[in-house]
Amino acid sequence: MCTNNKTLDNQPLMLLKFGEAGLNKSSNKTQTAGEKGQKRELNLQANILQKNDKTALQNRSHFEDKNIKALNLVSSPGSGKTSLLERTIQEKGDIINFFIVVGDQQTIHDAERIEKAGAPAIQVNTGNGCHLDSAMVKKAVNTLKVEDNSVLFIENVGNLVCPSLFDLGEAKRIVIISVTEGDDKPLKYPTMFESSDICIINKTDLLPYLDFDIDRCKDYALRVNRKLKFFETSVKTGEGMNNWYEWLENQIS
Ligand SMILES: Nc1nc2c(ncn2[C@@H]2O[C@H](COP(=O)(O)OP(=O)(O)O)[C@@H](O)[C@H]2O)c(=O)[nH]1
Ligand SMILES: [Mg+2]
Repeated sequence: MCTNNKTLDNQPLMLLKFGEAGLNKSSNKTQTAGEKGQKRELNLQANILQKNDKTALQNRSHFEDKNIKALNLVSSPGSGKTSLLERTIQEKGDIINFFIVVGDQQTIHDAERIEKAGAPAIQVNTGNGCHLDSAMVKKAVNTLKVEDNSVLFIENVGNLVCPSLFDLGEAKRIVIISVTEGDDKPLKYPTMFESSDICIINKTDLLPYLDFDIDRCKDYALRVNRKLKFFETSVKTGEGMNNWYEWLENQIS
């Protein structure tokens, strides 16, 4: 087990930028109108996914060779991904060597928060892209110089749709849902829950103020994925975090 004793102070924060936010890059949309165009669009999507899967396989094999446990965190914006990482790094950073790739359309806010918590981080700005892809992760991992025998968290762009389609080469996919989002999200966004291994239900400290039904949420999630394993957490109070840490430590032992 490694100790995370890097000095992060005074190091420039790493940022990779892809795409341009706010620019409509699909200017050839008029060309693809009509049946022919739609077919071309579908073929293009299939090609993009195939290309992504190929690089994801390379990532996965690299991670396995180097004993890097890659965990892909997916959720809607604001469910608590960065907060979970901050607390996990603060409480487990002395026994686990963490590296973090953070995806967002804009800003370096999350990478700054992560570095402050004590782990090396690289921000990937996707511009108008709504998800990370495997090539972005490959580049980010090389730039960040992720070490062997470590845990690599990939905080995906906040979105319950697109990130579900893109394999990044992760060992496990973790979907976070917070109790403020409503307990029906697993039925509304089934692909995300179907493609995940772990479901964290966060912000349980707010349950007394909401009519979020945890059992109903789990039931809906299990309808789309019988194998899902659940954690109930309040990153704010620390409730339920020990079960999460136990699982995390088991991943690397
Ligand atoms: N009450 C409460 N708020 C939380 C909890 N976890 C995160 N938050 C808050 O939710 C907001 C969004 O959190 P953040 O980690 O930035 O979400 P992200 O967009 O998924 O990375 C912030 O204001 C956090 O302080 C929690 O367990 N309970
Ligand atoms: Mg975040």
